[in-house]
Amino acid sequence: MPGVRALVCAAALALSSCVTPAPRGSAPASALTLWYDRPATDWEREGLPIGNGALGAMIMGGVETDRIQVNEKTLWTGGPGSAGYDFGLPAHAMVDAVRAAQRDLAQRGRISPEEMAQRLGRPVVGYGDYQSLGEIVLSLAAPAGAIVEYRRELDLEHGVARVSFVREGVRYTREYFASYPDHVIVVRLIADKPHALRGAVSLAIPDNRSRTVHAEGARLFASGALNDNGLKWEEGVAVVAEAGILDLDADGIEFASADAVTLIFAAGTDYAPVYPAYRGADPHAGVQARLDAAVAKGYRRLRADHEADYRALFDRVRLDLSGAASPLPTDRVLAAYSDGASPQDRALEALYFQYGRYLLISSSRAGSLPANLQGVWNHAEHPPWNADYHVNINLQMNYWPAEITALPETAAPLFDFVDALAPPGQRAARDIMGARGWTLSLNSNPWGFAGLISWPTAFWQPEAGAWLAQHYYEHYRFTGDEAFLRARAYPVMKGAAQMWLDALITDPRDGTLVVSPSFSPEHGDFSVGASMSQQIVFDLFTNTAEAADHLGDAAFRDRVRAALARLDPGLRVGSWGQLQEWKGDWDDRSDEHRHVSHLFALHPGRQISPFTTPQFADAARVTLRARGDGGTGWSKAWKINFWARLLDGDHAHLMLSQQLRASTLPNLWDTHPPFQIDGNFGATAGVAEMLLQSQNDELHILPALPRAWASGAVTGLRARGGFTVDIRWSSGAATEVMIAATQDGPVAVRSTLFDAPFTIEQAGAAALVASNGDGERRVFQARAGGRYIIRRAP
Ligand code: FUC
Repeated sequence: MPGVRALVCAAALALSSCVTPAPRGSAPASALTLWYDRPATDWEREGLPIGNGALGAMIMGGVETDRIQVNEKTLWTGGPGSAGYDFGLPAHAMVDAVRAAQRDLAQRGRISPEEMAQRLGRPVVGYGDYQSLGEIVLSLAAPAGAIVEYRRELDLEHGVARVSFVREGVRYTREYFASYPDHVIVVRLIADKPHALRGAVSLAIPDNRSRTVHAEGARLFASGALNDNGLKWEEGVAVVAEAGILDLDADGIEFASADAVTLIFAAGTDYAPVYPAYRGADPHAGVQARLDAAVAKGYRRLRADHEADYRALFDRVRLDLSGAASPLPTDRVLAAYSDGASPQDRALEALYFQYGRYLLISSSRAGSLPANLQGVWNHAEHPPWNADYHVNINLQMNYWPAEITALPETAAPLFDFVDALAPPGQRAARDIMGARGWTLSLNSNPWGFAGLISWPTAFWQPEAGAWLAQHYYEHYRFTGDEAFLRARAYPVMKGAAQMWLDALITDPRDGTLVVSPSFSPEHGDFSVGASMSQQIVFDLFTNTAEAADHLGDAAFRDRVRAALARLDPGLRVGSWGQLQEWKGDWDDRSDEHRHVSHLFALHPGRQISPFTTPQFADAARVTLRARGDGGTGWSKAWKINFWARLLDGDHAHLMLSQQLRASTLPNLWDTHPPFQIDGNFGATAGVAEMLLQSQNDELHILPALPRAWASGAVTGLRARGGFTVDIRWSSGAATEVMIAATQDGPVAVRSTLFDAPFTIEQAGAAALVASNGDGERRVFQARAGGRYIIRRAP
């Protein structure tokens, strides 16, 4: 490509040095746009992510060379085919070792994680890492000359990224999107003068795999297998040039004199989520078929279908915090963010909330794996924590926004993933815990890893299965989907409950049922009955008994209820007023550890509530104050949710502002550090929890509204019971609430609206009958399809 290269910007050094930013004051296309006035140079901090769940891409926006890094979610090293992989499961049952640990714990009270890891941990072989597929490399020629009005943006309204700039009087624009309906990534290049586009497309492929590259028609294909495990991969890019000429060679496709060029990219692997082989069809036919279909469809319809699909999800929720979008680029808006008090700060907070929803739509759609620690985006051969599925907080946090922010479809990959873990999870229950049912420990991967690792502070978490089962029941509570409850949720919940019915032991000190060995994630010693272990089992048993009752499985319901009655509930107020992290009063009030696991009962559990268990809510508050407002990104995000559940809007907002100030990268990705996407999702869920809660069988309107959000509106949030809720507020109080019901039945509403005269407007045939008036709480009778608007009286 010498001709192309000769035309690059004079020095061809750091590309951004050639770039003159967009003039100051050029406002973003909408308040829901992240935008920057230069190309990205740092993948992690500056790249802009697009994705369709299975595929991801990072938009760097280089002027002469645009390297579009791409991912396919199933491209993992490790697992079957990788030497020595054994699902993390012992060849011989290690139940005796667990029983011995239980006996020792009963005598000694606590055992260090180092000793326990020596006794029970296992070396991990062939676990693998999430891989990059490589890069689509776009080399672009243009007449030499200064670049002006450069702008790179991610438009959350339409689900597209764009780059545009002017050079020598020609405006060049690129648009990038990842289509879920067509399973492709599309890049569109245009210029505002005819025949101005000239360049080349090639594929850069990482070293750790075999490859064959060939051009065919106007398409470039690359395929091969990972060296580590033989997983087959294939990718193809079709180049469609309007009014131009194309030239092919083995390295790439050149285009010249084109008015517009569209790149259509498809990829796949032979991964299948089926134990024990985890292999399916060769990806070739699928990649070919997706390219054929997308090329035949053409850019305009691809774009329209993508936007329709994306907006059907994204548009469900609107959040207006009475902000005013800054005219500055997003990195500078973030740097200028102070405490959430200014209209620009509020606009950033609303953008950040919606960005979490954008990221979930982009990294978790049916048909692929769930969002991992980095969603679907990774450029490293050995990403942090393998970019895997950690299940002592992280994977769960990824899905906290799914139901409440009206994206239940995005949870489909989580349920598919957990369902597929049944066989190794059953082996783990049997061979580690000596139990029926299923479980998982700290972490998993696409290869059914259900065993133990040996890292002392993080190898043991057999409550993880029970925690994941909560997501199934929550999906039912939000949607009321009876078929899902019966066919999907209940079997998983029952299996998790079965495991704990078998694995709990009696604590001789007080006769309660307890978890042992028990570990409060990544903190302190092993002991008997740590609070989080007990609270998770309490949550599981409560949900499973409810579901069993509903489904008529009376025998199992009675067994679970009997165990629940004997279960240590994991709630104790300690010597300094704190909620105890362990059964013993061992908490250190100067300890600021990032995990606040023993508040599981407050969130995402529903065991603690300021209304029903005020003494434990008070203790949770003492604990949170002592733990402080710092921590990793995900830790801050969790604290937003905790403070929201404690009905302290100002403190929840303080945590949101801490997250934006100290744990957010210029591209608004959450940073642990390093980049870890859970904090984005946790914060989005937390903002929703500040505005609406429903865990206690009532719709609590604006439960934790901070002073900084004096007036605003939110539409489309979802609540348990199948409700959609819009809220408008001013001067810190709700003025109008719309509730749309999908089921017949009572709906309890808690709102300060009832403090003063109010009116009710009913739409449709349904009746809304006030009853049981009780201060700020009213119970109404709703009908499926009914829409009810409660307004402050004029
Ligand atoms: C848990 C956390 C770490 C990190 C890791 C991926 O182990 O304790 O902070 O987020 O997951």
